[in-house]
Amino acid sequence: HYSFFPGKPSWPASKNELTYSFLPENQLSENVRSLFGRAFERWSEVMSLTFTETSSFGKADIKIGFFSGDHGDGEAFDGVLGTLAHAFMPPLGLFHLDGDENWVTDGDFINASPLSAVDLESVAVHEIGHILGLGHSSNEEAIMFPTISSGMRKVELANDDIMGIQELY
Ligand code: TQI
Ligand code: ZN
Ligand code: ZN
Repeated sequence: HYSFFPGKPSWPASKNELTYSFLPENQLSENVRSLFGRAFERWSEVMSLTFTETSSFGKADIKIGFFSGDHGDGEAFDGVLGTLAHAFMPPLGLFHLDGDENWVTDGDFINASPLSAVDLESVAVHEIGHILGLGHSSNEEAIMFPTISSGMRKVELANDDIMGIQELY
């Protein structure tokens, strides 16, 4: 079953569009940017909020960046595996990913060690759930279930995720 953060924080009902932006220093490929776009779409399909990329990082509601180790928010990353990413609950909108992971895209595990490969889209869909205000789910099928096996891909929202987000928005 889905859960929320204490106090059930969410983005204000007055907002029907959230903007997101990528840390310019990361210089992400078009491939990776569209992967995040698809991850946002999976949520917008089942709720009334829409997500739009903006080039002005400072003004974006959701700020996405890859960082290694200590990056100034008191939640240092830890190298390969362990913590993969973290997101801060609404209305903070910070979405940080561990730059030291062996991120794979489009299920392409060929060039990564199968023991440490992490599917970027799976983690993106999960973290966007946190950004929107969902906590973890006890339902194994759910995107918000708190574990994923290395090398596994899980990008489809389960009914449990959809019921959770529809209760919040
Ligand atoms: N990062 C944790 C997560 O996003 C951070 C975290 C720990 C957390 N406890 C929390 C966030 C309680 C909100 C509430 O869950 S992680 C997975 C999964 C992580 C883990 O790096 O461990 C995914 C990030 F579910 F696969 F285990 C993304 Cl998909
Ligand atoms: Zn961080
Ligand atoms: Zn989580």
